[in-house]
Amino acid sequence: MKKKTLTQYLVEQQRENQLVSADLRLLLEVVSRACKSIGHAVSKGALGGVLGNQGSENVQGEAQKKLDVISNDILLEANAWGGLLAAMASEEMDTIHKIPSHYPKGEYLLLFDPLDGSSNIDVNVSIGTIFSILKAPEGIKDREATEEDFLQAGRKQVAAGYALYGPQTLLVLTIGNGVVAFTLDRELGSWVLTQDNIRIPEDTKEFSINMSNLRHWDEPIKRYIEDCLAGETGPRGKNFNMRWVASMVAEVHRILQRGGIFMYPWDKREPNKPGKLRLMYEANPMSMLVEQAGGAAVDTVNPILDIQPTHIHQRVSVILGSKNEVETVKTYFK
Ligand code: AHM
Ligand code: MG
Repeated sequence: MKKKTLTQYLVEQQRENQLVSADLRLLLEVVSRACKSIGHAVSKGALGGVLGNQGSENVQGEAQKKLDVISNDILLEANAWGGLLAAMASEEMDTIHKIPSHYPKGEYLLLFDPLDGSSNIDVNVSIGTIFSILKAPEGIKDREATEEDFLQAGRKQVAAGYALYGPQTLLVLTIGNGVVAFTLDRELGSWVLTQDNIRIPEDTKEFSINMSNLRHWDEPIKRYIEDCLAGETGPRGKNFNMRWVASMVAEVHRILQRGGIFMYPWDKREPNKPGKLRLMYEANPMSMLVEQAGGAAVDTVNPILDIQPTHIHQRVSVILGSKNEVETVKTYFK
């Protein structure tokens, strides 16, 4: 069977389904090319002198790794000049990155977490890049882009995806027409379609949460996990397995492959923040992928994709994965 590349897939979607404009297609190609470069930098590790801390903090006060900064720069540089974007926003930057005035502007907005799973960078565990694409408001080409232009609910995303730098380098993508996965063929240097129409099983016996935070959780999450741990003879009537990689990309990828539920709920360590994960760089793109694969994603009871953001760096509680299991968790909050 002839292999289908990312380019072929996108051209087909443009021709047959009119789901991607020529600009969006090109934008997705540029983003995925940048992910190849990031994957290359990641794989050099100690040999490339890329491991360790940068010695700086991002806007959320987290220590930046060298590879966080390298990945952010790769995405900015790759996407600045093509005339496809009005602006970019990233987990690693204080405010939005406007397209320099000597380049033409486009009608899309790109948001990313350049390297998710930072705590895993130096220990050679899977990490990834998460991205989200929005359409800028009308008339953007005649004025400067602002943070407000980005404040659109996740439902408005026109595409979302991630690159996973693991044993294989993968690109998982949705343009609102299901979820597909490509594997990087290192000999050809191209993304090859390896999974079409990914579907998340509706039921699961596997949960994913950082158990060390148990004492800080809210009652409903404590009760849900207790019931899972009670096993076959408990209220859930089945034995659960647990996985926690501490890279959301790896976690969501596992759920897309075999089902499961992932939770990073609000907890008492930071009572004034609604959660740890970022709505616009992490939760929204992952929620679009999960919903497109038949799963569900909520902030406890409401769909994440319906949240109207008020700030680009807004945080949120995240519960996502197998549809029926997410419904079960919701009942604990009611
Ligand atoms: P990051 O963007 O700084 O890497 O943080 C996000 C990551 C997620 O990938 C992962 O689910 C979570 O943080 C792990 O957090 P913890 O170390 O608290 O278990
Ligand atoms: Mg992250």
